[in-house]
Amino acid sequence: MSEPVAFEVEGGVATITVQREKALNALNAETLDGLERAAQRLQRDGELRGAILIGAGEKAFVAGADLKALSQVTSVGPARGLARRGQSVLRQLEQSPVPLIACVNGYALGGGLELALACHMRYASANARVGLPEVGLGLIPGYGGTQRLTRLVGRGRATELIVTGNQLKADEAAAIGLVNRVFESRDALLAGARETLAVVATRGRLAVSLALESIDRGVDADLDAALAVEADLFGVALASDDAREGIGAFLEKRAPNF
Ligand code: DAK
Repeated sequence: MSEPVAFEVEGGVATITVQREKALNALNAETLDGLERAAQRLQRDGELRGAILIGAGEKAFVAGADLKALSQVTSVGPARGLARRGQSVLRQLEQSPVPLIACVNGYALGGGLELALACHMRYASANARVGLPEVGLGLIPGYGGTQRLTRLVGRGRATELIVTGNQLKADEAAAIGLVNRVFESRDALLAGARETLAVVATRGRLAVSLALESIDRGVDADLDAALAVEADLFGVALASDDAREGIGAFLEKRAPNF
């Protein structure tokens, strides 16, 4: 049996593929385990400069939590345990030290959209459909959707999507900032993400990871606390070898070599 989540590295960029195509890449326990292993590799591998998360096939990024598995869980305790497990895996991905782009190729529904929301950026193919259909199933989003979507697109827009369960097309999602960019095809989507990460790879690795950390730690703090986080991390950046090289290169009118 093939791995539910593939992890391939090329040119310093990891491509993480959820590959349960027969169930439209729906998240079951094995795919969550695979995603956790992928998150741990992103943490560990000091050679990586970026990562892409995509679903196998043309039809879906991830069509949500696996509803067959979910139907077996009927009491509050185990349901909460499942939610905490999913939340923990998504949080580990969100704390990746290299930029992680969700390439939303087709359906990203429920837990699938929540997975994309945990990534640092979202790019979409023109056939993408995103939504949180949980209330239509008698559920609410359980992998952070009520929180991350609200922070990303604002309370009014998030509330409308969550209480209707309506799906958005790619261009509609882009119009509200839910996805950054839209591409014609799956191939163009992957090429677009790789192009962005190739730019990132020319920048200071430590600086990029400190910037990600500053955004992550600051986004939910009050402004004064968030600015203190930024100042701390700025201090680490300025004292680093990368800053010596970056500023030195500017002063010597040459390209930096990080
Ligand atoms: N789970 C399991 N199997 C799924 C699936 C899913 N989410 N989505 C699709 N599949 C399977 C279908 O059952 C079908 O399998 P077979 O019948 O061929 O065996 C196969 O994938 C192809 O799907 P369709 O035949 O339905 O394909 P269509 O093109 O007709 O439709 C669709 C595509 C994406 C519109 C449709 O498949 C669909 O509506 N899928 C379900 C979408 C959805 O409602 N997703 C779940 C959202 S709720 C929690 C934490 C998080 C969550 C819940 C709890 N804790 C508190 C524990 C998250 C919840 C959700 O994600």
